[in-house]
Amino acid sequence: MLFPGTEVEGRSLGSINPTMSQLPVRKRRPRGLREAAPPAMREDPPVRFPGVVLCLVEKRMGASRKAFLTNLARSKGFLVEEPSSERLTHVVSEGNSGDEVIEWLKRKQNGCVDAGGSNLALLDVSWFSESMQAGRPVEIEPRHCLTVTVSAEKPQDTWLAAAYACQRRSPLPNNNQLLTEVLEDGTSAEVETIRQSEKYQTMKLFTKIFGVGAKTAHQWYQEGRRTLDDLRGHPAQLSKEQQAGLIHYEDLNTPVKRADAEAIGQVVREAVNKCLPGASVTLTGGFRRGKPSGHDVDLLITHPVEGQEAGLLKKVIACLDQQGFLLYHSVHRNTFESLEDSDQEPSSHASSMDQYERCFSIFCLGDLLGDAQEGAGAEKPSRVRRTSGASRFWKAVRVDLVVTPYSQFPFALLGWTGSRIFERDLRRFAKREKKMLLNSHTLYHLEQKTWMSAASEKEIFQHLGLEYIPPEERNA
Ligand code: DGT
Ligand code: MG
Repeated sequence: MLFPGTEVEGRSLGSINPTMSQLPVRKRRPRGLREAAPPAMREDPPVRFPGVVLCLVEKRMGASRKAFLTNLARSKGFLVEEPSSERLTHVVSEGNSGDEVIEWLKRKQNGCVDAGGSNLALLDVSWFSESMQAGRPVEIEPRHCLTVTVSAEKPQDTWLAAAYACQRRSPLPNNNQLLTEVLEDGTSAEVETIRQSEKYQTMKLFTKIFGVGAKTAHQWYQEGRRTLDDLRGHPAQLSKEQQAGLIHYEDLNTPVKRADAEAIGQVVREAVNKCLPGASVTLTGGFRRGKPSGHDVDLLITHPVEGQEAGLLKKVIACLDQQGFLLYHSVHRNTFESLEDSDQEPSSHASSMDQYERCFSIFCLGDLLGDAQEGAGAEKPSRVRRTSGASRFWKAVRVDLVVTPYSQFPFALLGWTGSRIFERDLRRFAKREKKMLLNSHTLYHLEQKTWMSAASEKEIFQHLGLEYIPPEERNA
């Protein structure tokens, strides 16, 4: 969940690691000097993975980046050869579709490529990036594979899975489970060293505080802070969110169970209906995808008569607060301007964050026997009571309340259901394959310059030409 004050890294999971994207700036040497350096003088490190022969697709990657990545791979013991090599096993490309890579290879190999029959893996650069980080060729997963659609050459092998998470079904119990167990139990000396490092441990401790992102955690680390007590000693330097996050650190880092989420959903539903009869409250996020637990509770609020939802959040918060449910809350007003009305085109760099009116809160949830309201109302915990270690019958739970106008509800529902990888791929698919911009408010066709309304999630999938995938199968 992204909180106010949380830095957004803006780096997708599949993106190349920053050290690789920062190409070294080199001055060109005079031609004579370049030619004078005999290639035989350069010794490549020993080959560590003789069964893996890489080829980097220069198209869209560019010659200098390709050269940089080639050197990086060789320095880690990978074999990298030209596209004409008959030994290739892994073709790595950046920003090309599977069909484009096949075409490119065909040109380089004088038309002799048989992607369907060969064991050549056509891979996104994310596989390369992860392999470089791991220092070995990582297992190829469907998300790494480029899709080839040219029918005559359509591969029979299952290794060519859909390139985008939104094109495939990802239920919670997935086929990779055995593998991911293996992966979690397996060890890498390099990874272990990092995990054990003081910096990693401190960053992990701090980023688990509500309202703290990697940037702030790093800054605190640089300032020499290492423990939560180091932070508690200087409360004035913390934002209100961070202070609340510290107070409820333990609870907020304990998974929220489905029963808790549903109990909170019911409490909010009652408050909402008291303030505006007919309004609905929908549990989204991981719980809508069928997860048994999560780190927070995501609730969407709307009303079938557009406009009725205005001013609702304030009343609902007052109602919940009066009943003693809120340990902390901060409200963010709706900053979404209806571009449809203003005739402006949305920015293609639009953030995936949405701009709905919302409340980031920490709920005080009583025990699950149904006396949440009474318990919390009667004995709203004070900080003294909390820190004194007195036995208690309540716990703190992170809850997001998001209010959406009815016409935008399907987009909000799709956007807030997740998973994050599924959402990222939906947006990427919309933009790259359909020339459309998708966010949690709207869908916009960039070429036709039209806004596409939708009355349900299914209609959004239809607009995108995608098979509908139900929430339980969006666990990419
Ligand atoms: P969890 O809570 O650990 O079970 O995991 P999720 O999947 O519920 O993730 P969460 O709660 O961080 O976010 C739910 C979904 O909502 C996720 O796909 C990303 C999306 N989301 C989170 N924050 C924002 C936001 O500020 N704007 C938009 N558009 N989407 C968001
Ligand atoms: Mg969630």
